[in-house]
Amino acid sequence: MTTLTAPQAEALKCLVCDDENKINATVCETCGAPMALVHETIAQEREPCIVTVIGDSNVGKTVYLGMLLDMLSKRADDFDAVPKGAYSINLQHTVVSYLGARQFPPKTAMEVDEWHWAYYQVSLRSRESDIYDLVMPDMAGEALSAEVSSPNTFAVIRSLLDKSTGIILLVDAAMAAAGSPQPDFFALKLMTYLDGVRATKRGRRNPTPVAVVLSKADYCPECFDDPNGFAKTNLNRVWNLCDNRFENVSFFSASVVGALGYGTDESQNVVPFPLHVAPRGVVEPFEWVLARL
Ligand SMILES: Nc1nc2c(ncn2[C@@H]2O[C@H](COP(=O)(O)OP(=O)(O)OP(=O)(O)O)[C@@H](O)[C@H]2O)c(=O)[nH]1
Ligand SMILES: [Mg+2]
Ligand SMILES: [Zn+2]
Repeated sequence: MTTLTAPQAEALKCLVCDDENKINATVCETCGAPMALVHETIAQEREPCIVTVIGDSNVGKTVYLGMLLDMLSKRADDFDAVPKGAYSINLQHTVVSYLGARQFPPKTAMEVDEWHWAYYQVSLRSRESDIYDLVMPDMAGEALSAEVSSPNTFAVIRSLLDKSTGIILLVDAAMAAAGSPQPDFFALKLMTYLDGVRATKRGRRNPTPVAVVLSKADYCPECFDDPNGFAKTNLNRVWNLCDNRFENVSFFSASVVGALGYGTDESQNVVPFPLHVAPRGVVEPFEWVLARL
């Protein structure tokens, strides 16, 4: 556990990698995480939990996380969420604005200083005594991919996964349903990497709660009826790894859009446009993780 440094100290410890930074630094020199997270932690006098959303590029991490935060701040499912620091609102703002204009948000840049980080205080209105301070970054899938294939390219990812108290792993259900092995292999790599970062004593399974979310389930609605059956059949490799190495794994299905239209972008590629936003299964994985923090 990091010790909180008093605000008047000369140096501040980064929340993600624990390295010391100058008091006036805006991003950590070592890993690039915003130092605003540390300032917030000091103001709250509580260490936050890090919940990380991981997955391949284009699986829908940005759309999912942006929609989740927006739903929480609109008091979906008995939740109350208070953003800490105006920077925390950027992700949900971007996603909701794009979807409102019937477009998907652009892909997340590889550079760490361009990622959105959200710091939220979340509680259940029926149990106001349990307040969770959560830090949720929106990482770029390509950065995850680079880090997994050659560790230490993105130091921030290893530190983040090492410190995460909960993980939401997104897997592209539409691609898996179409018979592509890519979602299964990428998820397998991520889970193997996570297992290595969070090494446990021999023979012990990893206790970190991992919610595996089958994203874009609107393309294959059968996922909603039986996420476990779908994963066992279409994502058999990662299913088996989870069973062997992780103690706390659950499978969910989610989709953010209800209807899609198709058109072309500037380069004449055919791209989908979200005609109608209808989140389904977005809060459930988060609720499951929260109950296990
Ligand atoms: N049908 C459907 N498509 C979706 C959904 N969510 C995302 N998509 C599609 O997936 C694309 C990628 O979504 P993003 O959220 O940007 O993906 P990402 O995981 O953040 O990708 P990187 O930023 O590159 O890591 C979008 O442009 C949409 O075309 C969904 O719920 N349903
Ligand atoms: Mg993204
Ligand atoms: Zn750092």
